[in-house]
Formats: sequence, structure tokens, C-alpha cells
Amino acid sequence: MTPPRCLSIATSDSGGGAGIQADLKAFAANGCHGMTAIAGVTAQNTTAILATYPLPAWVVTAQLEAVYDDIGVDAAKTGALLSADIIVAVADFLSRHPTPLVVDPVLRASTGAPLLDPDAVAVMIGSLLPLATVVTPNLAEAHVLAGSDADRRSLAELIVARGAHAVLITGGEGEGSDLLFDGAEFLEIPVAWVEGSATHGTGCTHSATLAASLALGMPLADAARHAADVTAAAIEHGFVGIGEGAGPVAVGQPSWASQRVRTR
Ligand code: PXL
Repeated sequence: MTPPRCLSIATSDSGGGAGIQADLKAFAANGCHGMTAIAGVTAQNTTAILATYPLPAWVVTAQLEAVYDDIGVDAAKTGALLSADIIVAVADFLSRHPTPLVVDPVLRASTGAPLLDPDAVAVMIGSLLPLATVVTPNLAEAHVLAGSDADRRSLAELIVARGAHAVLITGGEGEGSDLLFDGAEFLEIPVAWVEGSATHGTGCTHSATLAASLALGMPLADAARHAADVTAAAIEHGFVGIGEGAGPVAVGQPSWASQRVRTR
């Protein structure tokens, strides 16, 4: 059979927990063929990002051309894009190759290190948001995209007013639900509270699963529910004991896999 084709446009995490590596695992766990246009590289483990190196924008465009020319893309997601130049190149390419698109507006790693130049935020809002089928900020990112400290529903309205077709404000493990707004209706997406300290890669796993769901043809609300469920399970089964910091989430893993790590 021919599986759906999913593309991650994002940055490598050498520790294997987040970024490109998390995206490929999530695509595979959802039955899709995963592909990558790598924006840059981080030297990273579970405790810190030690170095960040953006690739030249033309190298990102060349990867996009290679993938689209031969293979094709049923859905794509963006993650950490590092620089304004890269965002301009990606937006320019995707505006010429319309694709169901999840924009995960990654600004920082969970360890606090920046993953987008501050001057690139306005470029992301102006060029990438209008191409997004759905944008998936956490609450902090939603404040930045909306330029406001308002409540979740107002933030969602402001972000859609900036051009995104829909917004899914994540962080539902605190609120009890993620908030989906498609410009017409608000929908609360239930998020299970799960115990688990291995949370590195949570946001990437969520947005990649959402992209895979769109590639599989799910309507957006179903895709948002599926992404919330898969991500909660990935935290529940997360690999505790990998590194000194927060271990990586484990998407689509049998539960015995994390038990083995815990009891080692
Ligand atoms: O979760 C955001 C993210 C995206 N991309 C890379 C990351 C992280 C978080 O650590 O390292 C490469």
C-alpha cells in the first residue's frame, strides 16, 4: 500500500527527543511516510542546547524542491525554523506549492534556549501564518503571536485574524482541554492528565501527529482529538532515565518499553 506522505520542516535535536527526530517518530507511529527539510541543527541533550546552527536558506529550499519534485506531500508541519531568512524561503516555497500545513510556532526549547531569532517573529506572522491550515501555539506562544495578554478565546480570535485558517492553543494538560478555533466555532479538545516526567518532545509530537492526521484525511476537529490522545499516551510511556533531564516522550510505544527503562 502507499502510505500518506508527511513532511517536517524543522530542526534536528541530537538527543533524539524533539524536533525532526520526534516528528519522524510521530509520522511513523501514525502510519505515514516521513520526510524532512532540515532548517538547522542543535547540539542538544536532555539538559540543554549547547549549540544551534541554521542552514543557509537555499539548502532548505533545495530539500523542499527535492521532496516535492519526486515524492509529493500530503501534509507538512513546520517546527523550529531558527531565522527570518529560512521562514521567508519556506513561506515562498509553500505559497507556490499549497499543502495542508500545521505551523508549530516554536520560539524556545523547554530548557529555555531560543529557537527563533526575535526579529523573525514578525516574519512568521506575516508570511507563514496565512499559509497555515492550523497553527499550534502553547499559551506563551499564543501571547506572542497575538501580541496580547488576553484570555484564550480572544487570543485565538486575534491569531485567526492574522491569517491562520485555524488555531489550536495547546497546554490543555493544565486547562483540561486544548482550544480549537476555526474562525467560526470554538471547540474544547479534551486532554487527559497523565503522570510522566519524560516530556521532552511533547509539542513536536503533538504537531506532527496533527499533520499526519490531516494527511490521513481526518477533519480538523478529529485530528486535534487524535493528536491530544496520542501525545498524552506518549508522555505516559515516556522514556524515564534517558539522560539527566526530562526524558523523551515515546510515541506509539508498547507500555513495556518504558517499564524496562524504569526498572533498569
Ligand atoms: O519542542 C520544540 C523544539 C523544536 N525543535 C527542536 C527542539 C525543541 C525543543 O527542545 O529542540 C530542535
